[in-house]
Amino acid sequence: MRRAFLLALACFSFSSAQNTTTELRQQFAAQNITALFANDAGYTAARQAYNLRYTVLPIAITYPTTVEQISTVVKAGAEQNLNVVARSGGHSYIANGLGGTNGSLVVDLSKMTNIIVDPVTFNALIETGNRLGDIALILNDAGRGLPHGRCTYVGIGGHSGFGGFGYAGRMWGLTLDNVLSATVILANGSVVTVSESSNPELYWGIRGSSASFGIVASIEFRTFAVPPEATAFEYVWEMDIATASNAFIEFQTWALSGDVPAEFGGELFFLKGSEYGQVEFAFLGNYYGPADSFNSTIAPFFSTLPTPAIANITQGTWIEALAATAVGDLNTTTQPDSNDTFYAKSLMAPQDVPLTNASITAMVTYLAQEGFNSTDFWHVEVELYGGIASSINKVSLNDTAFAHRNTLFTFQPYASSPNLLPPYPSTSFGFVDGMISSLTSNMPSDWNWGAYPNYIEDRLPHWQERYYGSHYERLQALKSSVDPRDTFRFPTSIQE
Ligand SMILES: Cc1cc2nc3c(=O)[nH]c(=O)nc-3n(C[C@H](O)[C@H](O)[C@H](O)COP(=O)(O)OP(=O)(O)OC[C@H]3O[C@@H](n4cnc5c(N)ncnc54)[C@H](O)[C@@H]3O)c2cc1C
Ligand SMILES: *[C@@H]1O[C@H](CO)[C@@H](O)[C@H](O)[C@H]1NC(C)=O
Ligand SMILES: *[C@@H]1O[C@H](CO)[C@@H](O)[C@H](O)[C@H]1NC(C)=O
Ligand SMILES: *[C@@H]1O[C@H](CO)[C@@H](O)[C@H](O)[C@H]1NC(C)=O
Ligand SMILES: *[C@@H]1O[C@H](CO)[C@@H](O)[C@H](O)[C@H]1NC(C)=O
Ligand SMILES: *[C@@H]1O[C@H](CO)[C@@H](O)[C@H](O)[C@H]1NC(C)=O
Ligand SMILES: *[C@@H]1O[C@H](CO)[C@@H](O)[C@H](O)[C@H]1NC(C)=O
Ligand SMILES: *[C@@H]1O[C@H](CO)[C@@H](O)[C@H](O)[C@H]1NC(C)=O
Ligand SMILES: *[C@@H]1O[C@H](CO)[C@@H](O)[C@H](O)[C@H]1NC(C)=O
Ligand SMILES: *[C@@H]1O[C@H](CO)[C@@H](O)[C@H](O)[C@H]1NC(C)=O
Ligand SMILES: *[C@@H]1O[C@H](CO)[C@@H](O)[C@H](O)[C@H]1NC(C)=O
Ligand SMILES: CC(=O)N[C@H]1CO[C@H](CO)[C@@H](O)[C@@H]1O
Repeated sequence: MRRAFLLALACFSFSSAQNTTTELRQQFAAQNITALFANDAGYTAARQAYNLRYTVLPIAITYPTTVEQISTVVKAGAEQNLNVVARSGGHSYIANGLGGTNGSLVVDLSKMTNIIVDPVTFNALIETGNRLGDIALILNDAGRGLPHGRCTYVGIGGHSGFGGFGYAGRMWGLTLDNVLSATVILANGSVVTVSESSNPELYWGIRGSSASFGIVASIEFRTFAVPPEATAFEYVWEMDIATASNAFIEFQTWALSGDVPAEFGGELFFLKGSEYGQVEFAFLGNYYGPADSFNSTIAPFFSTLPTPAIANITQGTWIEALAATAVGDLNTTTQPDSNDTFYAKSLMAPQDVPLTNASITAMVTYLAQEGFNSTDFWHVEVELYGGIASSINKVSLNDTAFAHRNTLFTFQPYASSPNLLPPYPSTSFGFVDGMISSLTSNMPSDWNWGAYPNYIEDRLPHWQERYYGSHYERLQALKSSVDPRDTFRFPTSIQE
């Protein structure tokens, strides 16, 4: 009897993968839930990651159309002890929308794309299958806007779950700062509303680390009246090391002064120069104050710089400025999504310990020398988060799970393979790491820098602390209470 039982167990585990598939297929079919399994037509296209450096094979990709169907999928996955993950726009840098590792059950939200703007409050109820460009267009039709990044194909699910930085951020905050409430499916399949008054701890957690706690089906966002005028600008220079270092030092001086109004959003960009010892230096962004005050607004910084090689200024409406600096068409149905083969890191520089001249010069030197020699297709973005007027830093640290409310700049060093396709050169990891260490090795050793969880990577030492800082323990406690069996698991999920 006991022997027969053991044999049955052995048999079961031997063919359990196949049985899991069979069982899931039946459960989903019974509820009319579209699902693609490994050998189904369409599976290979559906499981492509944005970052082609990753090949991830989920056990299935499901396409629920309702909250009830999401609940069914989550329960089925939890019963089989699978990792369950959501995919919104699929732009995770490390394929976390596919689970990041093989064998996950994916809840793809692309069939859930409703957007309703309340005619009285102008709050927008947005299902998480939507992408940023389409959201911007639909809100703009109602004279409203939301702060978010400029890549139009990024999904609102990941973007608002971990941050959401764009040029309107110093004026209106991060995307997640405007989440008023959300509908969340928990690991046991229950459907809850989260807000300040309902499940407040979970409301805290989904604004900074959503994916570890549940599947967010829809979000109610606060929106803003679009500014009447907007300026999109882009200036480009070819600079030597001394000139570019000085330009960056002046940018930091301006950022720390009281001279940068909340209506200003911008960043520096460093790219490969045309010869050894040089970089391409760009200054770009949007300004939402009166068009005729743009020049005087940037003058304290701009007047310190040489004459740019390229100056491209577009003045018009909010949506025109957004389109002018967007990556991709705002309407994402007109073209298929793109892809890349890359590694990126991030560094969030605290405002209370500014960068030293030496660290700035070291980074610029690295980019002008090692960067010139590299065959990678690279750039470094330096996004302006802070300054006295910044709405991002006005939010109290403990109000949301986003752990960085004292940030001056967020750096993003990013390197693609030379032709943007696999294989990714193994030396490129060290090249990107070196961009960060050129800064950190010239700052005090206790410099408390952070990392941005929307520029996620899976090779970051002490990632819990870098991404989540002082919030990590509170996140762990929430994880134990709402997902004790660790159903929502992926390489950078909150670990109990
Ligand atoms: C080209 C490009 C440009 C970018 N530009 C910017 C920028 O300007 N500013 C900025 O802040 N960021 C930017 N990003 C980063 C971007 O914000 C993140 O990659 C974001 O997480 C992607 O969201 P997604 O929904 O498209 O990705 P997904 O891969 O679908 O999801 C990312 C993560 O969120 C989880 N998730 C997704 N939806 C849900 C949901 N409904 N419920 C629970 N968890 C969910 C996934 O499981 C995964 O862990 C950019 C990324 C790319 C590729
Ligand atoms: C599934 O779809 C069929 C055909 O459209 C319908 O008859 C059936 O009621 C649906 N079942 C469920 C559970 O929704
Ligand atoms: C998933 O499995 C495939 C095939 O074995 C493998 O090539 C790939 O590296 C695996 N992906 C991960 C993230 O381990
Ligand atoms: C995108 O374009 C398509 C085709 O022209 C149109 O049907 C759709 O409404 C547009 N989407 C948005 C969000 O404007
Ligand atoms: C702003 O400066 C540019 C040159 O940098 C000039 O062409 C333009 O006329 C100025 N605009 C205003 C409103 O002063
Ligand atoms: C200026 O920017 C606009 C908007 O992005 C773009 O369409 C145009 O091609 C740019 N012009 C130049 C000369 O780069
Ligand atoms: C990557 O994108 C290109 C075009 O942007 C497309 O031709 C190609 O098929 C895509 N590759 C994958 C693996 O999705
Ligand atoms: C840093 O560089 C700036 C600009 O070159 C200079 O004015 C300043 O004195 C330098 N600061 C220090 C501490 O060296
Ligand atoms: C870049 O390459 C040149 C030519 O090979 C070499 O002399 C130089 O030392 C290299 N620079 C760095 C920083 O590796
Ligand atoms: C914020 O939360 C941390 C613990 O997560 C706590 O130590 C700290 O006192 C809180 N700060 C405020 C201002 O409430
Ligand atoms: C589901 O999990 C939540 C969070 O742990 C819990 O509050 C709720 O009671 C659970 N529901 C059921 C039906 O077990
Ligand atoms: C479809 C399938 O693989 N079914 C198998 C499930 O596991 C039992 C043993 O426990 C097998 O007998 C079935 O063939």
